[in-house]
Order: sequence, then structure tokens, then C-alpha cells
Amino acid sequence: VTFGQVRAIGQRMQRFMLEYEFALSEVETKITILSDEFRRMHDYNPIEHVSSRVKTIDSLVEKLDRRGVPAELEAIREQITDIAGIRVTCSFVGDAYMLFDLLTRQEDVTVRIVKDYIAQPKPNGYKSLHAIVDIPVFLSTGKVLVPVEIQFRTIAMDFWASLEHKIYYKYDQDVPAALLAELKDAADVADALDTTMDRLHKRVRGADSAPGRTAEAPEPR
Ligand code: 0O2
Repeated sequence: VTFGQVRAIGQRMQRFMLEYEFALSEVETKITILSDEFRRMHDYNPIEHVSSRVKTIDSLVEKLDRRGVPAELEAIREQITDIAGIRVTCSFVGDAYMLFDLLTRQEDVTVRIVKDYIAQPKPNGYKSLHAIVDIPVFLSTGKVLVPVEIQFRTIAMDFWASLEHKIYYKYDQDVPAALLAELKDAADVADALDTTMDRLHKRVRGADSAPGRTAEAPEPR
């Protein structure tokens, strides 16, 4: 292989990864617009926080190897859909679904796959709503469609997932059974917290939106 060829490969890879950064920026802008609209036009903002990341090359290579994906850019774009990832943490479960609807219904967003781990949690207790969407990115060379994984979850789900992630890596993916059981219990507690907070929120909103209404009255839908 000549130095020229190495340079050409490096440049192709750089451009390929840059496209994911651009797609993330597009989604971030969409979320910022919704968040600002809620903040300025409505009483409250359902979005608690947003974080995003582009997978590191090391982590991408590890996944290609694990999945047996050929080292070709087209195959990678098709088969590895979480190179660009964004996480939208909401106050309440209903808000997570609402944000999912508001984003995935936009006309330039094409949904590839939805994985609803809120309705069907993973056996370890993991909950989140995942959507893989294709986002158009307009470059000097034309339009490219770039997949982005968007995860929607509540603060309680996020708290659980970030601790579980740390434990998983601390034990090098081989977590002792007792700890796994405690994590599952903690997921149930997080779930109960979400249910209680949701109920309280509905009561307060019901009381707010209808003067004279008792705090116990059900929320009009
Ligand atoms: P990171 O560091 O957040 O990027 P795979 O990616 O092969 O494991 P798949 O089917 O491609 O699986 O994706 P899936 O199941 O939709 O999950 C992908 C991402 O969801 C993970 O990315 C995590 O962010 C999150 N996730 C899924 N399951 C769990 C879980 O049990 N615990 C926690 N804490 N997070 C989970 P990464 O790349 O693993 O991690």
C-alpha cells in the first residue's frame, strides 16, 4: 500500500465519520427547537436533558468485529446504526413517547426501526424507547442519508441505565448474579417511581388546568 492510498483511505474515513456529526447536529437542532418552543410557549418543558456522542473508532471496530461486518463504508452505514447516538431524557414516561412522536413524524425523518424497551423491558430491567432514523445531510457533494439512534427515556430510567452501564464495564461484562438481582430490583423501584411521579404530575396538572377542580380529579385527555 502506498502512502497516497493510506492518505486517501484516511480522508474517506474522516468524511464518513463527519457525516455522523452533521446528522447529530441536525437532530440536536430539532430537539433544541422543540425544547425552546415548550419553554417559551408552554408552561413546562418535557425535556430534562439531552446528550449525544459519535462512537469512537475503537468501539466501532470492536462492534464490526463482533458482528462480522465487512470493513466497507457502505456495509457499515447499513448495518451499524448507532455510530451517531442521541439520548433525550424526559420528566415522565408519557413525555418520552410524545417526544418520540414529535421527532419521528417530521417529514425529513425516516424511521428505520423502533425498539420499545419501555413496553418490553430487557430481562435485566433496562427500559428506553429506541428509534433508528435516517437523516438527510446536505453536503457540497450532494445528499447523504445518515442513520442516528435516538433513545428516549425518563430520568429514573436514565439513572438506572447509567449505573448499570458502569457496573457492566467494571465487572468486564461478567456481573455477579447477586448484583444482577439487585439491579433488577432497582429497575423495579425506578419503574415504581415513574408511575408515582406520573400520577402526581397528572393530579397537579388537573388541578392547574381546571380552576375549582379537586386535586384528585382525573386529568382530561
Ligand atoms: P453506549 O456506550 O451507550 O453507546 P448492541 O449495540 O449490539 O449491544 P443493538 O441491538 O444494536 O445492540 O442495540 P440496542 O439493544 O438497541 O442497544 C443499543 C444501546 O442501547 C446501547 O449502546 C446502550 O446505550 C443502550 N442499551 C441497550 N441495552 C442496555 C442495557 O442493558 N443497559 C444499559 N445501560 N444500556 C443499554 P452501547 O453501544 O452498548 O453503549
